[in-house]
Amino acid sequence: MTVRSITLAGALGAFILSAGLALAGPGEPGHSHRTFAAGEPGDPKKPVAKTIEVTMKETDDAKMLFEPNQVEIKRGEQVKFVLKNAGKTDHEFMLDSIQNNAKHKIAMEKNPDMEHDDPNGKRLAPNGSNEVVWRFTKPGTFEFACLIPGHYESGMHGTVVVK
Ligand SMILES: [Cu+2]
Repeated sequence: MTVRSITLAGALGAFILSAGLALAGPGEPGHSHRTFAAGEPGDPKKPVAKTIEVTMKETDDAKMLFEPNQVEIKRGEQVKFVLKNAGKTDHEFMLDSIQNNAKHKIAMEKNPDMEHDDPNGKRLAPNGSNEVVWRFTKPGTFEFACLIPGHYESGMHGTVVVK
């Protein structure tokens, strides 16, 4: 690599970085969806190792749940989550690190009507369904959570352990 092309690559990197920061608009502190802690968006054209049906619902004793709320994946596997909202209110599925979901939850308390349609997150109306295809490229414990205000506290979170 010549000195000139190194400089160009550096300038380009800085430009991409600042463009990324600029996209986190006002009123959305730290609310960029551009990086993914839990791996990377899957490729729907490639085969999946597992299909996991995840049901979102409210219970008679005022809890809100994901079923199942514990999932185990082998590192490198591509997984399809088939999401179903069996409840009477909107719910969402946000797949991220536990720390990112905690930060994102605070952002959503300020913007409760934020609608997610991201590679790692979907919002579903009652009776709605959707899919998230995800490749778990990193080992660790991740989380799927509903960040609509009050729902996490009512029980709407689950863990994904990637081994
Ligand atoms: Cu919810």
